Amino acid sequence: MKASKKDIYGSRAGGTATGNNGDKWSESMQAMFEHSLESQGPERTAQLLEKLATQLRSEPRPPAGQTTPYVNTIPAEQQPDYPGDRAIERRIKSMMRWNAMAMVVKANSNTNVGGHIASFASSATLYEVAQNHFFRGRTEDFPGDQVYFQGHAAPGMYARAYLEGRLDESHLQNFRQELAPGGGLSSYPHPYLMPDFWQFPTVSMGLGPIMSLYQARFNRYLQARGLTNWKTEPKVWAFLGDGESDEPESLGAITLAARENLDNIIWVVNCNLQRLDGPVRGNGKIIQELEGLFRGAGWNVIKVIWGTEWDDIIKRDKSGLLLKRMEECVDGDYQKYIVEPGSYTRNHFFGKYPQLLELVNHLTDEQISKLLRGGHDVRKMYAAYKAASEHKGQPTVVLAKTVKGYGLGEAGEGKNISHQQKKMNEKELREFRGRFDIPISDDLIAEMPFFRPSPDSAETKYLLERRKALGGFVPARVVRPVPLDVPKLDYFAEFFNASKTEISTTSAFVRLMAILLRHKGVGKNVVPIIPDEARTFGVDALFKDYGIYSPKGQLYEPVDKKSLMYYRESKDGQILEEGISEAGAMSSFIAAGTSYASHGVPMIPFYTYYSMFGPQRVGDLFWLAGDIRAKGFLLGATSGRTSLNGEGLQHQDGHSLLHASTIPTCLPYDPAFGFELAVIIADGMRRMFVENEDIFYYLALYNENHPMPPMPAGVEDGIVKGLYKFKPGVDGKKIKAHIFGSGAIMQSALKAQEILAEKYGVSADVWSATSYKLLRSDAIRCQRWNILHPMLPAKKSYVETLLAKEQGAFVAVSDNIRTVPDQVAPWVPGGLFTLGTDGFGRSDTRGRLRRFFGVDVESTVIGTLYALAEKKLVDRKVVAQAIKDLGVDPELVQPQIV
Ligand SMILES: Cc1ncc(C[n+]2csc(CCOP(=O)(O)OP(=O)(O)O)c2C)c(N)n1
Ligand SMILES: [Mg+2]
Repeated sequence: MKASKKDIYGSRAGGTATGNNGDKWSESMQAMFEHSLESQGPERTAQLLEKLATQLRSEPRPPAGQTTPYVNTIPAEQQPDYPGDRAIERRIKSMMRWNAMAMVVKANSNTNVGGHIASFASSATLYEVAQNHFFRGRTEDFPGDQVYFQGHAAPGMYARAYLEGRLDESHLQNFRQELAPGGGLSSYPHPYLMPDFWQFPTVSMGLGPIMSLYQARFNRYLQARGLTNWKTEPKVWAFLGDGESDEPESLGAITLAARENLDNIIWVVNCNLQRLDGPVRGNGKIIQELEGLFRGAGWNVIKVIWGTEWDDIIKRDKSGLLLKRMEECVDGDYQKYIVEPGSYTRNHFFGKYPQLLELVNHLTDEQISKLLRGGHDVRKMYAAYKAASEHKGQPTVVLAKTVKGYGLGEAGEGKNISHQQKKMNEKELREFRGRFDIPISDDLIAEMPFFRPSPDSAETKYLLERRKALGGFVPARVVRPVPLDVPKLDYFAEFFNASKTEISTTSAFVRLMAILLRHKGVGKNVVPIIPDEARTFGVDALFKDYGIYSPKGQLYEPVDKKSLMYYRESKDGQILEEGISEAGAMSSFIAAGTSYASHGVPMIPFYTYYSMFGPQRVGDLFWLAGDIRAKGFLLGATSGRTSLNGEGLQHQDGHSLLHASTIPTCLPYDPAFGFELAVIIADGMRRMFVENEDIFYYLALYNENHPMPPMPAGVEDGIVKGLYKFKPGVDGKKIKAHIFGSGAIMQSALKAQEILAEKYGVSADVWSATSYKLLRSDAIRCQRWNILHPMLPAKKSYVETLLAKEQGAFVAVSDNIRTVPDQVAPWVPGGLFTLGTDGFGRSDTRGRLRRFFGVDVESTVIGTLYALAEKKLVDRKVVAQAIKDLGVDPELVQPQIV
């Protein structure tokens, strides 16, 4: 029902929002809406309504709705002029499209190495507008904007680098064939594989987004602590897929960015409405869903939905029906409009309401099919990026609507198979060439030659001039070694002596970190990271002196202000207290651990956490830490399936060392004593921050108190390599055995050594096995060399050399599953007999748990005697007698393992 203008103003004068008056209000508002549409047009009306809605939301009881109408956030009349040369930029972009496509199709014409065309095809404009006008490269006094590229769009980034002259044809030819002679290009962004090019790995969905947030936050941390001194702040740009937004890591930390006012971050979500299998939200609208989520989380949201061609149509719609139609169509419909001819869109989209058909009467079907989506329109994207870059106080997300496989036509534009399309026939290639005006002749088309204009062409000049003006190429990973003045081992001399009291390796570590924080050379570079477990490990002792980083400082008086360890938050705090987010804490570890590369400021992160919630919980980020060449120390505290007593099945970790062993550049250690910790950490700092090795460390820490012995002479090398003799067995016994102990279970080995000597005539040497993985890696390296050099004298690994002359049985006992020590079994003379904690943990005391798993003192004695019996070095009766003597129930229930 239509209300006259008079009614509108009449109704404003009185009435409430209930009963008949409520109807009147509704009518009046409807009339006002129609009036506004008529005089102001739909975009302006949408803006006015939005303004009202914002006002309404700030009322004490805001309504639930968090979305705005399905139109561009920036209306046409507020759009800035485009500063670039659109024609030349289009030509350059088209060449990139061609080369990116050719790279993938070529690679797959004679191999099955895969690759993706459709993702970059949809996002080319999103990147090119940023490359020509926004991304700032690294200069002497500016670290460069930090850009997280969508992993599957990598061919597009290589295509640009080719036009820039940074890559040549042979590189493109070897896309995804990195082991080809001369090398090739990695499938996705991998700094490990292309260390001068890629900065941030992104291809495991969700990791780029969460890392980018913590990177932006870490940038602020560095600046707040006076460790950097930029004139302008770098921006963090993260490009992600709309499908990718479903990963919990993608959206799980977005409130952090709003809470800490990270206006140094811009996310661009490529909303091509499709993921790998089909539509992201066929029955809904991903853009609206994301808008609601981001607004609710406190972000500035900029939607780029419609291209310039729509401006006039939107303006001419006075009925409001166009917006209604745009809103009622679901993403499944929008996908169909891409695949079907323009006539379908005319009939189905516009045709639903006859008035709408009039809006497009002047357009041919062909023209209707070319009504662009906002993400393919440089003017709309520029407006969004400009607004995003200038926005203050909030992070910004740009939701850009695009078409998956844009330009691929029949070969895969908007189709459900688009993501997997890697081949194109000659006809499709011709069409693609035609659509983007690539100057390649008919007779060459089937060969898919890469196309690069000459260095003095207008295109090359323009492209290089733009990058020069913006400071240099992006992506680029530049590392200028800045050696740190790390302390020598002597600095930790207090750990060489016996401890006065019984302490755990966790306490020893916290003490060590406190000493390191005081070091004049590197104290300021230490970044203690903790996910709401400081009190569990004793890290709260550092709160008062070093403070918890908080950009707001401390706006309240903490309840424990009078205590020594009060919860002190401060603007320049050194500790990163991440709350209960292992993924967030790991992202901080990665940001700090790569600061040497991203800022030229080496930092030494120490991330301490419940070992069970490390690689098992967020293993993909641990893997990524290797790829991104992060450095630092990961401390899996509360390690050991029986050492962490009471907590039970979910907490008791006996396998994180195995997880850590799977990461090629991670050095996992299982130290038993404080001095071992000191040796490993001192050596690690030297290797990472003086020798500049791109490695990181994982140390299992235990919470069981026991005596810390003095450091025997000359053991440093063995500690670092993974095995050394800690305490030789007593002389004068006929039977010889060797027990490898590690972590807290070293205590079982030491006590077993005494019993074996006293009661069973066995001289057992106790060895400290600090790292089975490192022993194994060294042995594998030798083995590989030996296999390939059969006629040369064989190389011997460290462990083989160390044990060559030792006699008797070898036994390993640890608080981990047997697979951890078994890693080295093939290189132990006569094999290795292993005791361990395979199976689920239980809530109980250490004593009962260790008996249950068979890693207590008595089980270690029995196990050693059994290993000797297997070698016929003792009679089996001795084993039976020991079981009786030591009171072990042979029918004791076993941990279940299938
Ligand atoms: C953690 C993870 N799971 C699954 C995949 C496999 N995968 C690669 S791309 C993709 C779809 C991506 O869709 P979207 O995020 O919408 O990106 P688009 O290519 O559409 O831009 C999937 C499922 C992956 N790379 N990472
Ligand atoms: Mg997508």
